[in-house]
Amino acid sequence: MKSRTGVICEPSHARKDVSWCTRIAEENKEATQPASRGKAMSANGASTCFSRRTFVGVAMASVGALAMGRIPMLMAAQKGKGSVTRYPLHIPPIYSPSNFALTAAPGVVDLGGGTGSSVLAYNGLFPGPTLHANTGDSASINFSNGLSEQTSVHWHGMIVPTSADGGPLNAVTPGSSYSYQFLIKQRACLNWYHPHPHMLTGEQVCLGLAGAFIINDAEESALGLPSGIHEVPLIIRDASLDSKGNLIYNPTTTGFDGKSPLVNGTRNPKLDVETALYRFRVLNGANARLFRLSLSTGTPFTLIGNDGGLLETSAQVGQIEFGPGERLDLLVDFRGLAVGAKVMLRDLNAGWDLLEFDVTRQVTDAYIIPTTLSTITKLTNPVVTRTFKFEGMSKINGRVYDMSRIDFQVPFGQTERWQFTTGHNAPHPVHVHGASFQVQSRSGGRGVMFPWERAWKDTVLLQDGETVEVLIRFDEYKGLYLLHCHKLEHEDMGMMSNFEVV
Ligand SMILES: [Cu+2]
Repeated sequence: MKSRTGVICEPSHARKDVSWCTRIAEENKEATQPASRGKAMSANGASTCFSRRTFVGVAMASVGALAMGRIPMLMAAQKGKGSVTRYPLHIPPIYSPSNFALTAAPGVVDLGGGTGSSVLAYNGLFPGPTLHANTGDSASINFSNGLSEQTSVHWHGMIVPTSADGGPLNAVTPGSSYSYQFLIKQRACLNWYHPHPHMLTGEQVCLGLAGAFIINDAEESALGLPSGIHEVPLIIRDASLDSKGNLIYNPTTTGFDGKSPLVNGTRNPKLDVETALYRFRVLNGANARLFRLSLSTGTPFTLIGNDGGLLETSAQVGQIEFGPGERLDLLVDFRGLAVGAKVMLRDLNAGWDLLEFDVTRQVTDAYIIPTTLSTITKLTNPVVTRTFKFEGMSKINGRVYDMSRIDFQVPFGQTERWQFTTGHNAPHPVHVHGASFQVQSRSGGRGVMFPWERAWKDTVLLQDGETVEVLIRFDEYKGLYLLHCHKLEHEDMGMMSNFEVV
């Protein structure tokens, strides 16, 4: 295996990073408790702000993607006036999380076209390997930190003990290992894993560290939904590249704003499809960007699930806007299209073509989408109401995150009403660790609940002027968990809160 030097940051980028850290510091001066913040920073990362750019990475650099034989062929035949060269969509390999070794390290991957791009990769892959398990399985993931800075692995959407939650308090130092052990108790859904170290999450996710974690269960299997080549994970994000084609992280105070989209780490991707019904497991894996998905044909998606798994019934939805950390389970019907037809998955917000579907093979697919997908037991009768105001770009209820502070306690097994509210600086995709919730209402702003906000969620989008009410109950584990904004630059600036289930 050939090794290459992983050049993550150019000098100009490093300068931008210093200004980014300066802005974080300035924003945090507004904190109502500057003393505690200063303590947290000195204990946990002020210096990392300026040293975290010093990725060594040479020995750890991997050509995993290239070595795994997924060098796309240049599609020269597609070149022409008004067309772009499209590369086959990369689909990460699938592994069981039982006794699985996972390493985060600098790597070199192929984003399309066969050119190596420096990234941060899980097991040399971007996105990382897809983990797949069934409800009731045990996960035992032996993680090694091959970065030159601390990191952790958070299993976004997974209900796991605090010891396995991978939050900032459980960071893994460079060169160290940690074993994440948990039982998979929850229903079928698409979750994902990504770093969650204090003040470094935005950088590490943006540079490539993320992967899908799919749970299956008997209820879902009984539906006979599209599977195999007809079930495709889509991790959609934006990215910026330097002059050599390497991923760079150059956020502004409003968040990282990448110049072009990547789907499964592929630029200008295309996917050959059959005349069949397909199931797309979609994650907004961007740091800060909202996508508004639609199909070029005007055909609606059949929405069947979201963060927490299947909805009770499907819905036909022409456009879906979702924020960082949110997931969608979508059926797209290519039956009735002729071989040779092309359909584009688009982002209407940026006007981007995200993924081209090329119908290449005629098959017979008589599957009928079930009318009833699942039964959702509704949370009712909350005994407590808590309000969380997401303010500026770094505060919840007037406070910047302090690793050493526990902001509130939640009784185990108690149903509560949580109100998330904001005036400005949205979007704030609000994410809770340790339990899923059920969205009840949205007032102000867009003023409605959307079809993809039914059933179970762990991340819900707040726009300016909005208040979203959810019901939540922590009934799996006691311990420390997090509530935070999943716009990763807001998270890194401190829009995060520790709470304890007691
Ligand atoms: Cu936010």
